[in-house]
This record gives sequence, C-alpha cells and structure tokens, in this order.
Amino acid sequence: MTNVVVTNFTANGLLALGASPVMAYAEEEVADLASVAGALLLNIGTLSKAQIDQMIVAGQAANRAGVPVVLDPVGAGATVFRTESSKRILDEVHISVLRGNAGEIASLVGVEAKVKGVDGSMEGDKLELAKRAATQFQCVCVVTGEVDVVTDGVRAQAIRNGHPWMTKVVGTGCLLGGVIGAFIAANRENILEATTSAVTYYGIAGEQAYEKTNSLGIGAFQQAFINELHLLTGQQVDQLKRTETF
Ligand code: ATP
Ligand code: TZP
Ligand code: MG
Ligand code: MG
Repeated sequence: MTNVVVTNFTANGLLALGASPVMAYAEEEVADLASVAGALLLNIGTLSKAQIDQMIVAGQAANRAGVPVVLDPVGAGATVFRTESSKRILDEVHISVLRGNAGEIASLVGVEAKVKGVDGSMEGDKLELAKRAATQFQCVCVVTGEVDVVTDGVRAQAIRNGHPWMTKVVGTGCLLGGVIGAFIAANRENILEATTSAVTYYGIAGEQAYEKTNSLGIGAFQQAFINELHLLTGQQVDQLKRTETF
C-alpha cells in the first residue's frame, strides 16, 4: 500500500528483483490480501484519512497472520496529520521494519528536526536516533541518507553504499521500503539480517547504475537502476559492500 507518485516504479522495481507485487487499497479486500502476502508495505506518501484506516485494517490482518509489516512514514514531521497518522499506525499495528530519512524518524521519537516537504535532514547522531526508534517501537529501524543505519536497538550496521543520484529519482526511498519487504518475506526468521541485506543490495544497485549511465543522465540512471535490481549477483554484493558493525 504505497503512494500514487511511486506506484509504478515500486511495482517494476519489485518485479525486477524477482518479487510479486500487488497494490490494493479497498477495505473489502485488504485484510484477505495482507494475510496471504509475504510482507506488507504501508507508505503514507499521499495519505488520506480513509487510506490510513485501510492501512490499519490491512496491518492488523497481517499481524494476525504473522506477515511482517514495513512502515515508511513519508513526510512525518512536515505536517501534524502525517506525524499523527504515522504514530497511529505504530500504535495500532505491530511494525517489523520502520524506514525513513532522519527527519521523519526524529519526528516520531520526539526529537527536534527540520523537515522540508518529503525531504528530511537532521544534524546529530543518526545511529542513536535509529536505536531509540527501534527500542521505542520494538522494531528494526532503518534511517537512510548518505550513510544508512540499520538496527534492532542493540545490534547496528552502517551501510556506506549508494550514490547521490539516487536522490534525483523520485521514489528511491519508497521503493526501498518494498525491497525490504521482499527481503524479509524471504527471511522471516532474521529480519535484521534480511533488512541489512536489502539496504546493501539496493545501495550497490545505485552505484552500478551510476557507473553505466553517468555520461547519459538521470533518466537513463532511473532505468539502469531497475536493471541493476534484476542483474546484481550475491558475488558482486560480497565484493562491493561497505558495511560496518557497531
Ligand atoms: P528523502 O525524502 O530525504 O529524499 P528518501 O525517502 O527518498 O528520503 P533516501 O534517504 O534518499 O530516502 O534513501 C533512498 C536511497 O538513496 C537509500 O538507498 C540511500 O542509501 C540512498 N542515498 C540517499 N542519499 C544518498 C547519498 N547522498 N549518497 C549515497 N546514497 C544515498
Ligand atoms: N510526494 C508525496 S509522496 C512522494 C512525493 C514527491 C514520493 C516521495 O518519494 P521518496 O522515495 O521519499 O523520495
Ligand atoms: Mg528521496
Ligand atoms: Mg521518502
């Protein structure tokens, strides 16, 4: 369940990866679909009150069926409605993975941060922020940016892969939520490990896409990025990953 800006990009990125996306929003069917899915993504990017209600119905059905839920609180902190809706989802649904930029995550744990539109930035210790959110919401938390941090509140990894051009394509944050869902669907026993793998794979796909298209431009990069989600091998990931454990 994602926003109208990134729906097609998300479906194509997930297909390229080998996952099977289904987008569905109707209250009449979301519980049925969520309970048989490998994972459920809740992304509030173009939210309405009705859509948040539908997400809660889907999220609670997923929880009853043991299906992991990923939350992307797009723009939390930018408006009271986005912050309160994200908090309501966190209150009423057990979230397995919370993924956002530093400003979004900070607004949910009550730390001061400046958020402009859906672009967030924050000074300070990203690792501490992610750990605090993971502990508070009993989940794995991913804070993305130039360096990505993944933590369950105790163990943590910093991932230094990725490329600045990823910020020039709308929806790279949103698609990452879906990709995390696909990886945790395939490894429900170890959500921290699966999430770290997803974020690392994704960042390397961005680097490889840049290598192939930097003389062409951002449009070509967007296509190449989808290609890399399809092409990248585990062997390449092992060679190219830049991760640090804390
Ligand atoms: P924002 O709204 O702040 O743009 P977002 O939801 O789009 O956030 P990002 O933080 O941009 O999400 O993360 C999306 C992907 O882009 C992640 O894989 C991240 O590692 C990568 N990324 C973002 N910024 C950079 C950067 N400066 N250098 C390398 N990779 C980056
Ligand atoms: N407006 C509402 S949702 C959205 C925009 C532009 C997409 C945000 O995508 P991302 O992945 O957070 O950059
Ligand atoms: Mg972005
Ligand atoms: Mg985002």
